[in-house]
Amino acid sequence: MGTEILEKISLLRSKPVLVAGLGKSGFSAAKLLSKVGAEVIVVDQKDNLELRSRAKLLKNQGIKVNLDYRFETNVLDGKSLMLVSPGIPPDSLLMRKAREIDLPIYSEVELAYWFSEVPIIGITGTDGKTTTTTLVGKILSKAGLKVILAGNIGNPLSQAVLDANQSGVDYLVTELSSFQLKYTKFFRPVVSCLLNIATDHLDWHEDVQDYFQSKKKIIANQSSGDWLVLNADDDKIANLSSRAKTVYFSQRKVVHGVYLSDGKIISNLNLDNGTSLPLLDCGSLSQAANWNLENIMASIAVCLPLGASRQDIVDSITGFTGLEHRLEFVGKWDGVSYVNDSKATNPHSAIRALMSFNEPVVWLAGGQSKGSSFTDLAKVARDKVKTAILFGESAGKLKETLDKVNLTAVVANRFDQAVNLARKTASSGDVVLLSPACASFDMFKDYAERGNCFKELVLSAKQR
Ligand code: UMA
Repeated sequence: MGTEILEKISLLRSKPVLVAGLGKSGFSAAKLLSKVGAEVIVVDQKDNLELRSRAKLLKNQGIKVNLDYRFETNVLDGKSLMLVSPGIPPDSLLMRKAREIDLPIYSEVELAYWFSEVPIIGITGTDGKTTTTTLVGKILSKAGLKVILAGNIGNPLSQAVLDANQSGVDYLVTELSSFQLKYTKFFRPVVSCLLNIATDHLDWHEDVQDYFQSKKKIIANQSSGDWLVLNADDDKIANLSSRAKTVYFSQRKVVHGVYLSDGKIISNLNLDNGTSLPLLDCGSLSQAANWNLENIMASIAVCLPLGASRQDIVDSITGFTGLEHRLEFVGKWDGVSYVNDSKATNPHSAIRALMSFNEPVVWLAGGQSKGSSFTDLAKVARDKVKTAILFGESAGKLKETLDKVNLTAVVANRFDQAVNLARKTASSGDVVLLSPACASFDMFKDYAERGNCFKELVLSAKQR
């Protein structure tokens, strides 16, 4: 461990630490901090049953918790640092005040890194993070390694560190969001993987540059013994460099790493003494796997340097049928296929979804905008979409953009009306695709609730 990290650790033991937010991250960070001997104060602006039950557990460990917290300037006084939950935006009052008094601000993943005795594999990108993280976990487990999936996937890294440090875990396979990476300083994964970068989360980040820079922080501290896995097909990241050994994946060209040729996934990494070796025939893979080739190739490029064999890869990928809410095939009735891609919460992700289909698409889109432009999306939709059915806060803005490319677009008042309209509009041979390009928070708790609602509506209509 570097001396700078040791200094930080001694600082957080000398004065109380403020944890902002008592979601999953704040809760786990507070437990980790308490375990390593820090005095902890947690604040959260909300007050509900879930928060109260977390607060009770923390209070039993001697941690102070303030729910329904209204900003009082003195809460920042005398603190060693502030750990900020990913959902708290940088322009919030608490954050602005902390910056004003130069209080160091770190994310929960930075803290977890300081105390992790287990090497961390970090995976980030605008789209495909969860799928790639899951696949890396599958392949490494098949290879006999013990892993914990952590981070943005839903299991805070601090919790994973608490669980892993004493139980012989080989790697923490960690999905990282830009919110988490922005407030890192020393964080250094032994393998970093950057899948792609497109505009997203402009409702949280200052601007596009801030979003991109935050993502790129994943490679900032890598050294010569580490690995960097990059998407050679994405111009924004293909030329990045760090001191790490770099390998690539590509669907378009031969690279040092993993690539696609004649419908086969090929590697020229450390298998068979560096000669090219076909690993998988795409024809033998599920439709879901073929929709996820980028994520599959990235996960292979992460796992090969860590010792996974061809057989480990074949066994893990062959049975892959995709993840829920990500191009999830719901069913086919009267010749119409229904696909739930509710996790597509930005235009980039919806573009990928639309590009996956050769059939005419009846497209369900809309929700809460995160500030990205819909212009590129409209261009792709023009070629792929038969009719767009729009809903939610962004319906008007989407319609305006789609009108400009002469795409038929109808606005529905409610989500159930939108789904019913899509069903009625589709004819045999079409795909009804929910790929909203927007966040769900205007109408749903989260993207999962939106996806489940879509599936329920579709399935209940089928039974009538
Ligand atoms: N809060 C405040 N003030 C604010 C904002 C929030 O007090 O101004 C409080 C809320 O009342 C709440 C807590 O902070 O109690 C919420 O914290 P949080 O939103 O950071 O949520 P966590 O439960 O800690 O979950 C976070 C990630 N959430 C976000 O990034 C918004 C989870 O990713 C992640 O799984 C979890 O940490 C574990 O690492 C979710 C997500 O939506 C799935 N991620 C985004 C995405 O994938 O697009 C990045």
